[in-house]
Amino acid sequence: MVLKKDTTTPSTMSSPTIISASNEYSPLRALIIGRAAHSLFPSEPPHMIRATMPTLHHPEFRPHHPFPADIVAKADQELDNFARVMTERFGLKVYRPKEVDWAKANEGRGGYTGAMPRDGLMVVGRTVVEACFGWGCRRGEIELAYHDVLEDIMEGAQKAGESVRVCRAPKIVGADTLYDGLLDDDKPEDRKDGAKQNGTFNSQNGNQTTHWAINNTRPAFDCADFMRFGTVLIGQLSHVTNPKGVDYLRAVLPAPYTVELLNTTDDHAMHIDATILPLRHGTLIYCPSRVTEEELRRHEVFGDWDLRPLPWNPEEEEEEEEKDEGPPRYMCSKWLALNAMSVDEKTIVVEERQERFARWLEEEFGMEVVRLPFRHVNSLGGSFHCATVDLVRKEL
Ligand code: ABU
Repeated sequence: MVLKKDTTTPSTMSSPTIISASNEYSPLRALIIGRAAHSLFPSEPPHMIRATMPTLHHPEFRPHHPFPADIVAKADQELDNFARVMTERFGLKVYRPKEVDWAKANEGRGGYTGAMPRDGLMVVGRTVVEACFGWGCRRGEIELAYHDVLEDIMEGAQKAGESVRVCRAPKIVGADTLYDGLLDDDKPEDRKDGAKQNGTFNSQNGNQTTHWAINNTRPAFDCADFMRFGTVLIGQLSHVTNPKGVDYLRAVLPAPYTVELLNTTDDHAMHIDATILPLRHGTLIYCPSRVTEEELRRHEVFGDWDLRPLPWNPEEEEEEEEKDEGPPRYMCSKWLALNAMSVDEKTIVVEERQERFARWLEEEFGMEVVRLPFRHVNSLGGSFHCATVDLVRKEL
């Protein structure tokens, strides 16, 4: 198939070295890799945990509850190993966040983790955008763990004579209203379908209505609800991303970047990076229980792409990890294999126990698959895509 060239990537860029990324798959040069130390189960209200987290693990989500120490220690070993492979084998520049005691974050309320930077930071062209986190326990995460990385980036850009913009999230002044009308002890009349009170918003997809766990009273979004495809970002509304968050993102992105929303059928939507996985320009894998090919094709950017559903349903499979009693996936769905990270259009990093997925990528798409251990990082909420932020991807 002849594919339209990626004409959407701005051509004004001249080999930048500090910050430059307009897609998820062109050759990676620099990235952030997270850090697991002191990770706590995120403490958010029960309605949010019910909406987003696997039922079996709900009791774990309580204030000041650390993830098991052995899981966190092994997750840090996996992250360190991943960083070493990226540096030594692929020659990439790797930035790491500061170690933070998350129990003391948010004036003692507690934070979550430094292992999932993709949720909080996104590079679009030469702009770094910080998420307006919906989860209160994540507020301050970027400042605490990534301040030094952002300073290094700015310093590096200055030295290299590159113009880089870092767009930090606005501070919330006064009480946060994002859960108003949605908490379990709010009055039921405030939670009616389509209620205008308190800015509650629902999404309609065919016959299905999703009742989101946040309202639309202020901008909220996680960066991991968006992916870059040249000058078009494809994103989704979710339990952590609301319409005002999308408007905010549209407003802070430099021209000519735009945001289009994918209508997913995922009642538990939180982060788009186990729903779609672009392997290279022109080829994308998707989760067929969360999005349809028709919906993807509605977006011009995918018009002539080879769009492939994952041909088996991981929800119906006995998991490798269950067979050998791997660490619990407290926060992730069974589609997590799709949360892989591309080094370039032919090379992708996949969790080493996802052998069926790895072989499919090799045999069906001719990918070179780098298999690395990451199951303890998976326990904390994501895989290689979640645990990274790509800072520089070379122009195609
Ligand atoms: N934080 C990304 C996880 C996505 C998923 O489990 O489906």
